[in-house]
Amino acid sequence: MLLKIFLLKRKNSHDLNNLDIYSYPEDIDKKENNEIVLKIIHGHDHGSLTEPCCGDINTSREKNDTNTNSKPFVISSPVLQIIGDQNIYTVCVNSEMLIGLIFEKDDNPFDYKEIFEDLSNELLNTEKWCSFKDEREIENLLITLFIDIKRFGDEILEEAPEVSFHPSGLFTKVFLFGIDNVGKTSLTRRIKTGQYKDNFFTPNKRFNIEYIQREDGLLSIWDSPGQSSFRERWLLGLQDSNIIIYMIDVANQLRFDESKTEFWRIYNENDLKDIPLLIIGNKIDLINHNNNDEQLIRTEKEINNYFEFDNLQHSNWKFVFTSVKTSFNIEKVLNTIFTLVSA
Ligand SMILES: Nc1nc2c(ncn2[C@@H]2O[C@H](COP(=O)(O)OP(=O)(O)OP(=O)(O)O)[C@@H](O)[C@H]2O)c(=O)[nH]1
Ligand SMILES: [Mg+2]
Repeated sequence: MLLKIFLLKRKNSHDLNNLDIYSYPEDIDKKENNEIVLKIIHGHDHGSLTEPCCGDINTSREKNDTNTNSKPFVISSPVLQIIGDQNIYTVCVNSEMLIGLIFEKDDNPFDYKEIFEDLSNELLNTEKWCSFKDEREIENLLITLFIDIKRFGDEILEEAPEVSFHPSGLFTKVFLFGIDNVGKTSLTRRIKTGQYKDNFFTPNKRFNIEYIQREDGLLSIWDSPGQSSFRERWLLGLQDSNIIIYMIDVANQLRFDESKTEFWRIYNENDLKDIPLLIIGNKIDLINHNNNDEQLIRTEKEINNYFEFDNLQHSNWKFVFTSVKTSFNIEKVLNTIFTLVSA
């Protein structure tokens, strides 16, 4: 299974102690210890630590530079290294930086050779995703590569033990989004571990991907970061979802307007009408509903009116109130996911 992706970029072409290091979803080095980073560069360049990586492709870069309009990125063939118990696969881009994948010990990175090369080329040269000048662009490039390569591994190569109910390796990808602090991570945690913590304030910066085996099938829940600076990433995670879940904090009316705007922005910019949609009104425990069905129905109508959900061009959608805190309707959410997906 693919564990991490990273990018090492020299700030000054000869200074190895002065690197920009990006990685996803976790750091590859401990801040004060860049031994692993040096080993990776050393291994990629077959022993040379001082020359810029992949000296041999300098020449092709120079040739390509004559055509300044297209400026293609020159991407080397992946090099495999085993460091400790990690399989590391690196490509060099323009003799200036390394992009690497870290796999589990038992994986065979060669299975990923083609997809790694093809995707890097596609994103850098065909779709021109990244100029490497802007940190956000670099992060988005890494996240996209990670998601696509991981998905390839999960679907095509892996027969993970978790997928015992689905020998084909297929799972239902659930894309969970909504503005920050509505309870997305709390819900994911509740479903995965049964646990809940009040004041569990750990805003996501990245997608938190959890696999959850249910009798009806394997779910891969993509819990998104909700803070405004990360919302651009929603589009990356949305790809290939089997169901999307939009979560609202029903107790925080001050942010209804923001939540409504974000929902319709994503909905209108993308053709989502054929993907099953579940809208969750969370934190119902904070509204004094006293388990009174009539009151819940009234509140649901008010929320639907405010958010204008009646304008959805969706045949396959549902609204469910939850309280992750009290576990109210958590089972219902799971059942509704499977009902909507199989409809
Ligand atoms: N009262 C109440 N609080 C909740 C409920 N669900 C979550 N919370 C609290 O709401 C806060 C935010 O929860 P998170 O799960 O981190 O929210 P999030 O949507 O993942 O936030 P981002 O990662 O920033 O997008 C935490 O303090 C939770 O304990 C609920 O059902 N009721
Ligand atoms: Mg979160």
